[in-house]
Amino acid sequence: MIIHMMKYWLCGVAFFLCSISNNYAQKKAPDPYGPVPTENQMRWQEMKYYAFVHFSLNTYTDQSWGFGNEDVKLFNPLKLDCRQWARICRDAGMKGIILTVKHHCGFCLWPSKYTEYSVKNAPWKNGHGDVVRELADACREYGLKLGIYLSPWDRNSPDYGKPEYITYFRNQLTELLTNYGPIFEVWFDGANGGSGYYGGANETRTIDRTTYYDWQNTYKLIRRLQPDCVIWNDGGDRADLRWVGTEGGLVGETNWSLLNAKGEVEWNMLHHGLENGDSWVPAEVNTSIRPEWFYHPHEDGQVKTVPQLMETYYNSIGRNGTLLLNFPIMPNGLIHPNDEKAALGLARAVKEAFAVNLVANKKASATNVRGNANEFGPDKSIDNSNDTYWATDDDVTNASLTIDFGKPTTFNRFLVQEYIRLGQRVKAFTVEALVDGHWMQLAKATTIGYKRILRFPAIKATAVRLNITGSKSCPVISNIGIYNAPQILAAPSITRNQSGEVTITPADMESVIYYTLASGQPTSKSKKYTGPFPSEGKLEISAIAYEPATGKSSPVSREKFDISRKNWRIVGLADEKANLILDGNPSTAWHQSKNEKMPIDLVLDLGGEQKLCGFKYLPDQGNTTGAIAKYQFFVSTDNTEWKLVDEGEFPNIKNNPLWQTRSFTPINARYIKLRAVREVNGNNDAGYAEVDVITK
Ligand code: FUL
Repeated sequence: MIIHMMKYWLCGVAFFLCSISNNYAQKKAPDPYGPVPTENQMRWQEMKYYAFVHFSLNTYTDQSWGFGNEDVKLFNPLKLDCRQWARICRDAGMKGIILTVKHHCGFCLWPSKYTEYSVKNAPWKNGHGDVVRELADACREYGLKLGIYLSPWDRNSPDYGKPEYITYFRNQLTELLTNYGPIFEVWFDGANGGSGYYGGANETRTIDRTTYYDWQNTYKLIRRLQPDCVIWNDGGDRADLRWVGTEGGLVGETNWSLLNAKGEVEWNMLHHGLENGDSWVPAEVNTSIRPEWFYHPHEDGQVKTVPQLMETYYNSIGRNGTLLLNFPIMPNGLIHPNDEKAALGLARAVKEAFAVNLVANKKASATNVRGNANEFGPDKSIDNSNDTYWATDDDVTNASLTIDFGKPTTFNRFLVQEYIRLGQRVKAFTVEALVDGHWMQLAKATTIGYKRILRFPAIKATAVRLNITGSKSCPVISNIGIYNAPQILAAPSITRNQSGEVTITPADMESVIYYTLASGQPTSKSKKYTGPFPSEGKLEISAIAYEPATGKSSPVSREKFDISRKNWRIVGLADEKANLILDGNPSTAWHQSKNEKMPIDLVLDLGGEQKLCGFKYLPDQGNTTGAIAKYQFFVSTDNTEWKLVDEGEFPNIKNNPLWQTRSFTPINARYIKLRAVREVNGNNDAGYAEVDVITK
């Protein structure tokens, strides 16, 4: 009897031990693979979307970069209301605000005790104002985090370029990191060194970006004063976050959150990360809601439209990045209503697009599940929690997960997330749909990372399959979402070629274009566009894309063309390709470099005398070299005697290669000469996508 009982007892113990070890196998999570995010980076990544605010003396001078000698007395934002900024940001779904507390001109938005060039000498609040304090308070009230942009380049400081400046810079950083509560991110811009006021020296000061700032010690200071803060640095030693190589609002489709800690970082690495990088340095996509960073009244009609912002959303947050969207503040201290409308419109569009997750309560199955367990089953990818995940056995790097809708379901978006605390793993994947019993491929992509969103034309299917076709180690998928986003029509593009032919191109095939030859609001009752049409002389066109099936229409596109360029000729050049700069197409470009040393001249014959009052220059949109940083503009009636009518710099043209428009006192001329005095990188190369004039 006793023996019998012991047998049962032993069996029980054995069963117990067995289930513990089984449970252990089930519970054993994959080991991290490669670099992983720090807690700070993780917290930052989860913020996803936050604001930039550009505000400084530039706001009052209509400049992009101040020289450093602008009068502090200009700073007087009579209606400044940081609570308005914070309210808009919160309502727009943003989680924080990064303020340009000091831009390149050196003017400080807080009363720094280390310089006189600050709000303390401005008329605003009789010198008792502190924008950083007001914003810190507003952020706290609206549940937002605060970040600071402190420009390393300071065109006002007499010490810039000397070792003393580094002490000054760190003193300012210390003020900012100790007096205003928690700071979530510090932003160190890469524009460094060049001409400036420098306390009256009025000279050019170059610095060695690799050594001058001694970043490592500055980083130590930041970590000591604000241990939870992330550091963004474009110009110096690798920090916590990276720039994506463009201010256009997109990161590469392939986007690894990795880079190497040491060595040169080429453009490609910024844009795509580095598959085998040794450090976790994720991408932050910074872009402005208007073409420029600071407020310029002439851009009030150029605020990005909701479809454009939505595109930015998909190309940043939807590609494993965060989105840092800029609001330029007006001279009165407020965000312009057009910018507010656009940001809130984006928030609404995002909400609508991702309103219903079609995977809710559906069944998921997988070709492989780690340890046969419940812990890492495919259902963990659709359980609405980012902390659980589907994982396969360690040696399985190709696997599929199927979600069965149970009935035909229409969708056009696929969202997928990796559990990045264990590293970024997936290198390639496809998405398939089961339509009438056959699997068809909807999309093929590379990296996933924290979040990837794929778009495709709406499809009706009974099941969806995610195929991981390449992964560094076993895939670890924390979330999948499937949505049917309402279509948003993008505004069409309008171009005019050299012979005057106008082409209007819709962004999608289903829509019809209507236009007016004026600045009004086209509707579906306006003239229907049926193909390219000829035009002469000055012309203004407004167009919309309209979808007959839904009655929806796009935002309006507007283009203004000046005199016809039909009889224009490029003087003294045999290269046929040079005509690309007059073809009206912003994506074609031509460069002149030869062995010529700067300056490089471009001479155009307008075919007849015109009353000129300005010119426009668009740098090559597809090339990081060739943009003209410093220019002179001459006019002539006979191609012999030239008169200099304008000169200056195109600031920030390298990072933000927009149309550059300059005006001058009206003058009659037949010939124009655009002289490239300096190229952005100091090369002997001048690149042009388009050159145009403005006439009286
Ligand atoms: C650039 C700066 O030079 C611009 O003025 C702006 O602040 C942008 C965010 O970064 O590199």
